[in-house]
Amino acid sequence: MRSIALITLLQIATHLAAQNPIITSQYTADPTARVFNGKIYLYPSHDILATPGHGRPGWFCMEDYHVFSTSDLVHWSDHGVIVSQDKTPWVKPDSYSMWAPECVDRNGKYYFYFPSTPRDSSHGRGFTIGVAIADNPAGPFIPQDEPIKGVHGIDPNVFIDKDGQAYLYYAEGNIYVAKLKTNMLELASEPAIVQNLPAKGLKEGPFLFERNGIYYLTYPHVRNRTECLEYATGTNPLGPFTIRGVIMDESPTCWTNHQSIVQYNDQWYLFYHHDDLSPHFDKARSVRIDSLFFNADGSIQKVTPTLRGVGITRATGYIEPDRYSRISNTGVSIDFLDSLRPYRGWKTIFAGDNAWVQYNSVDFGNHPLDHTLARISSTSDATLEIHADSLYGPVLAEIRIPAGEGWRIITTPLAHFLPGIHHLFIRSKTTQAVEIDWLRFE
Ligand code: FUB
Repeated sequence: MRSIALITLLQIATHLAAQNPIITSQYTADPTARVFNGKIYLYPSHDILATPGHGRPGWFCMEDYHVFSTSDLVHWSDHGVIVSQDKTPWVKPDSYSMWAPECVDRNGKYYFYFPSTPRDSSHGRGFTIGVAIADNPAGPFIPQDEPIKGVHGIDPNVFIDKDGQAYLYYAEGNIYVAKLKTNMLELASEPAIVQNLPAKGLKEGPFLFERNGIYYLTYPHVRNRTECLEYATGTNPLGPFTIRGVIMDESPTCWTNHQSIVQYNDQWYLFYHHDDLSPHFDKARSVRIDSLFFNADGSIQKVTPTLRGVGITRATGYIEPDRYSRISNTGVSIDFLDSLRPYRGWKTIFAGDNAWVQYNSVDFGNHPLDHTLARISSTSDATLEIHADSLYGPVLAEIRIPAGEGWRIITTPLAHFLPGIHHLFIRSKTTQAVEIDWLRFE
């Protein structure tokens, strides 16, 4: 039943794999992004909903991991399940506790680290961390028979320094660090608590990276009500670290957040998660990406979460105005297309003259395009204008929508063709309610 539902999800979601959240075919959380062989690979947790006898209702529920990859940050391929609770010898097969994972490469092998509940109580109570190894970033991964000895905790993160020394970070109330042996499977030092991090409020999800000789230890921290993303810096992977500030403020609706930071094609990106597909249950999360910038002194500029996310959208692809870059203060709102099937995506509802949304970075290419297609619903006559570059920039198309029932595809000739990349502004020219699902150019 679950696999039939998943196939349906994948089919429905084929044109939605862009903007935030980046994956709409399943829930994804705790993203670790890595660059391998010129592509970004994403290793997230895979939230599912507990059902009677399968997982704890109202709590995190995960039975396996998928891996995804992209080369343009817009189109993501799902490479399928790489590790699951029922095929990992040391994991309690009905624990549904495959929490935040990690993957690193060393000497042509890929080491996938994941926390879970051991089946054998000799490993202690609670979570421990195991490893699965592959020859390729998308697997197949072979899990080790036993977890790493001497580790109790969640949220593994592995950093290999320039001198070849690997470090394992993980969380158990505090954040711990230990050296790893070169086999990447055993500790080379006793785990130690990373000092000088906030004393009050839960800390978890460590992710360490190095830039220009500065080691950045990033971590979710509950400083107030929910987790914000913070960071500390040092000149050694073992610390000491100095708390530097907040990367992303807390969300009012999603209690957890969890980050990784990666540079790809000269741009830094923050991968994190939110509750986009499940706004009323924050244990079913979805991965997002936004651009991240450094100041000249190496400090990180705070990232404002966006729906537009990152990447260039092709004009001939599906442009989803509901994943806007900016939106007018009044006269426009966003809602699910079908609140019972959130994975079908969202729509933009215009209900005021001059209400607008801005959608950045659409690539029109160099070959003239002739018309726009828009999936629209309106029971009254209405008009939407598509402008390029600013709210009052060149009108690309004036979409006149005759009153009608249900969703329709409206075709409109282009008034102008502008080659290259442009920000789009979609502006309502009437007060009647008009809904738009997507728009594209041919
Ligand atoms: O996904 C389960 C837990 O939620 C992770 O291990 C934490 O980092 C938090 O995101």
